[in-house]
Amino acid sequence: MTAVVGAPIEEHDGDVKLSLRAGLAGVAAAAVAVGVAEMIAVLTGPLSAPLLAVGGVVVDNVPPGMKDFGVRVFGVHDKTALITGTAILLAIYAYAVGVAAVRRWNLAVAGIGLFAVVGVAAAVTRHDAGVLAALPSLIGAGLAVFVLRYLLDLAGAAQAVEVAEPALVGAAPGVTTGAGPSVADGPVADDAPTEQAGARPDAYSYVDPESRRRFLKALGIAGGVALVSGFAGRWLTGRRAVTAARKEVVLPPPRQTAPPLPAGVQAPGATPYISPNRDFYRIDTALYPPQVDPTTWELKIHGMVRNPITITWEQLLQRPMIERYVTLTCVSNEVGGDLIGNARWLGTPIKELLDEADPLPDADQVVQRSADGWTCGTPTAALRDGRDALLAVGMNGEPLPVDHGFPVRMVVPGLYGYVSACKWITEIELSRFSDFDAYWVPRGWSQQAPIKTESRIDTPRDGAARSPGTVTVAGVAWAQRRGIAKVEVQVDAGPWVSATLADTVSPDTWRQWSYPWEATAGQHILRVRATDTSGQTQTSSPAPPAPDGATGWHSVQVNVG
Ligand SMILES: Nc1nc2c(c(=O)[nH]1)N[C@H]1C(S)=C(S)[C@@H](COP(=O)(O)O)O[C@H]1N2
Ligand SMILES: [Mo]
Repeated sequence: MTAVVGAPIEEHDGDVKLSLRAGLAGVAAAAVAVGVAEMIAVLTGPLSAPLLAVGGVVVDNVPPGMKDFGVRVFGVHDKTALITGTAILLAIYAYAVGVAAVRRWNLAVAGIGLFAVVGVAAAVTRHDAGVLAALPSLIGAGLAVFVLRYLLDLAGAAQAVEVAEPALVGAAPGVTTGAGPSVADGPVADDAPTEQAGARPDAYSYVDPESRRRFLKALGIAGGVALVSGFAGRWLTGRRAVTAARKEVVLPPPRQTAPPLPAGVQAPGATPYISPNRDFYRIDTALYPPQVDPTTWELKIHGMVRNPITITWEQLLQRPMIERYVTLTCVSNEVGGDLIGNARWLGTPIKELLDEADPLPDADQVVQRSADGWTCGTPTAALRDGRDALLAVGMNGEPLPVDHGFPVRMVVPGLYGYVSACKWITEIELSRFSDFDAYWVPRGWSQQAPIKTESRIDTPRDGAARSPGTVTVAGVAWAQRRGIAKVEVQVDAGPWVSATLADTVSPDTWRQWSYPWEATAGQHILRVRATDTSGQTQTSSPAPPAPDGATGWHSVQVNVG
């Protein structure tokens, strides 16, 4: 009886092999499509490449709460994760297309067509995309059809030989004629009844090495072409980036420098008071940072103003520049999270430009728009109330890094980044909150979002081990605009004790603190809470980041022994 089971298994086995080859052919064809598309995207723009285009559509359409999820799970690597996920989905799809192609070629062509349609639709609907953005997906898909056809023919040839060959050698059914899985199955093949074996003896176990080699070679070449064109495309795209233009930039000296840092600004063990540019957290929706050439950059200030203004890069650099320390914070920052950073920004006060544009009295919202179409809405009052809201060009003594908004971004003390800190800014439109919702608002985040008073323990880390005796507990606290008045630490259920506050230069930056803890053996929980200069103490009640910033007390567990 094993024979009855055995024969179909062999038959199935052959199908599996053909399907596997066809599936791999599909994946290879898709890889060539994506790789070559990257090359073409060197000319048509990085966001016109199918993976980035589709990824961008996904970013813009994730359900409310998912962005938060992405940030939480993947941290600032959520972009890489998204692209990898999109590539994996495409590979699965391409595998299915390859398998389908064996039965119905037209179905495979339709499948590749669908890939083209999705890629083209995504690419041409990206902000500011022209019709040329359709090219990478179109050419890639066209190529995929040929590559798949070619690989399938080779796979089919290998298969045909496998089926045909036993007719010649199958004279001794059930007798092992060569190496192969069904032979290894031993009793199954040996027990095969004659009519089964006569129809199709261990045919599929026979693999013509020559045609298989040819197929594998072609598969390898396709994979190589995909990799080389993909990486070359990326490399060339990088070469065309604005990095060179950025190197040419000479920033003007500030009319007013930032206040000198007092010696006691840094608490030992806390995060550096100034976040180096390369470590500064990055959050944005851009899968490829907009490449904005300063020589053609313009900022339009328009909408509900009496006097619309357009300024160029040259004109901007001639305006009075000031330098300020400001701590940026992301609304997605969890309690204890690291989506916060402090830098010395160089920029021109936006208030003066707005005054020149002369907003209408009821224009209560300033809509900032970036080169990639992203928008944020800032209360007009916040940009005109005298705080150091800057149209910034410099970060820690350098031109803005491309990831942080080169050539120009906004920096507004006291407001979360998503309602104030537009990178790659090209447009400022005076509007009303009742008339326009910026990017994150329909996605479930508040129209207005001042930064909440918060604090974090940087040392010891959660789960750290320490010896009994004096243990330095240190961290940062922030309440931009208001400033930090007090930080307190609690050990287990003990009393709240005041920490020592480090010096600071402004209420607009975080403030470091430290506390010498006399640690006793055992497991302990440390908590921190801050009070701002308005007298408000950070609430203990936990809230998630959405819709307007997380709350709760940060705590760490320390094992002393
Ligand atoms: N153009 C653009 N600007 C943007 C964003 C964006 O997605 N696109 N994200 C904002 C958010 S949510 C934050 S927290 C800050 C982060 O600035 P950084 O990346 O320089 O730290 O940028 C803001 N500016
Ligand atoms: Mo953010």
